[in-house]
This record gives sequence, C-alpha cells and structure tokens, in this order.
Amino acid sequence: MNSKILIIAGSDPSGGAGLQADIKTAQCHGVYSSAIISCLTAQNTQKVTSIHNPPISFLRSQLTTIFEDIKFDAIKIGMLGTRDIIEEVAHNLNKYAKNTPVILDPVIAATSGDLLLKENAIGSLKENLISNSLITTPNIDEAKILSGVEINSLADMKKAAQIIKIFGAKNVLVKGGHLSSLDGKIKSVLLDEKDDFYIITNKRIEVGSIHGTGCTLASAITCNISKGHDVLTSVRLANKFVYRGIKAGIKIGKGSLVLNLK
Ligand code: PXL
Repeated sequence: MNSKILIIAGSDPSGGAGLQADIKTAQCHGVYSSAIISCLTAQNTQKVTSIHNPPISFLRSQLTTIFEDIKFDAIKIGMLGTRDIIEEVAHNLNKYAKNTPVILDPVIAATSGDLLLKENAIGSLKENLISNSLITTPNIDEAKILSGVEINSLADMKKAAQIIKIFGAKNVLVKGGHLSSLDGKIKSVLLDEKDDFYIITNKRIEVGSIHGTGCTLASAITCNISKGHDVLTSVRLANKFVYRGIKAGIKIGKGSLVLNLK
C-alpha cells in the first residue's frame, strides 16, 4: 500500500501555497494525503486580505476524528496562525501520534510579507511543536526570528540552525532562498541528528517573486520520509522537486508566480 501522510495547514485559495500545494505535492509523489485545515486565508497571488480561524472545538473535532481512525507514516505541519491552534495541535499529536515523524514548516509570514502567525505565538511554536519535530524547515526570516541571529552568511545560517536545534528539533533545515546571492547559488543548511552540517546547493533561477516554495518543500520532505527515506535523502529529493517546480513556474495572476508541480 502507498504510504499516507497527514497535512495540518492553512488554506490558500489561490492554490500556490498552503494545504492546496501540500496535497498536489503528495499526489505527485504517489503518497496518500489526509488534510486538516488549521485556518483559512483569503488571498491571491498579490496579497492576503483576511484570515479566518475556525473555533478551536472544531479543530479538535477534526484532529480527534481523524486520529481515532487513521495511523500515518508522517505528518506535515504548516500555517497555524495562533497560539491556541498551536496548543490544540500539539496536545493531539502528543495524545495520538507520539511516534509519528513530524515535519514542521514554522510558517510566520507569506512571500507577500503578510504575517501568518500572531507574534505572541512564537514562544509556543518553539516549546510545543519545534521541540517534538523530526525536522523543522525555517526560511531565513523565520530562522532570524526563532534564533535571534542576524543572518547574512552561511556561517550565520549554521549558527541559527544550532540555536533552533536546542529547542528540540532533531534536524534543522535553514532554507537559503531568501538570502541574496551567494555566488549565484541558493545554499540551504541542514544540521542533522548527529550535529553534522550538510550544504544543499541549487542554481538560482531568476523568476522574480514565487509563492509556495516553502510549503512544497516541507510536504515533499514529508512524502519522502513517509516512504522510508532518511532525512538527508528526503531533503535532497525534495529540493530537486521544488527546483523543477520553480523552473516550470507559471503566472496565474497579477502577482507572484506559482510552482508548476509534476
Ligand atoms: O508559504 C507560507 C504559507 C503557508 N500557508 C498558507 C499560506 C502561505 C503563504 O502564503 O498562504 C496558507
């Protein structure tokens, strides 16, 4: 049987990021995906215009109903929005899925700059979810906020990864896409369980602003983990998948491009 993953993420109705990108990614990997909506955004390729958080009791119903029935090979967590949502998700993961690997994309802001996590929720994200993740995948801006390190170089990325690892994540991937050019390449830093560093390099494709890369990468890693790949292989394969999606990127609206996933 195919492996199965659970996606817990926010909805992006434009389909470029969020839950929609995660489901498309799972489909491309031949992995079955269930999906719990943590919150809803109203957005297009230019901006987020509003965010709706469903009542916590309803989020709880989704989590308990799914977990009472289905056992997953891996869980991907994306946008959570508020401290209450983080705490409800963490409580149910502890109760029902303690031994299932969690891939946590610590979503704080959208490509457009709009905030997707309340500022008062960052401590809770570290304490309740980063602490229990197999891997967390901050971009440069998120890594700065989480670690307090000003990031301008590969050495800064490594320092930030070490600090974030102290919060309890077994592996930390600091994604380099938002750092201005390191000799025309994108370099991401993986700090693994044994405290070894790996640099994951990509040619930078000059497509301008593109939306959904972080969600797609984290869900591709989740799919690879669910199939039994180790963390380094999962990250490398996911990196290639995202690269291909960016290379084939499409302009569906007036704003940023979206990945074309195949
Ligand atoms: O890329 C981060 C992200 C995550 N989740 C949702 C989003 C976005 C970015 O726009 O909309 C729902």
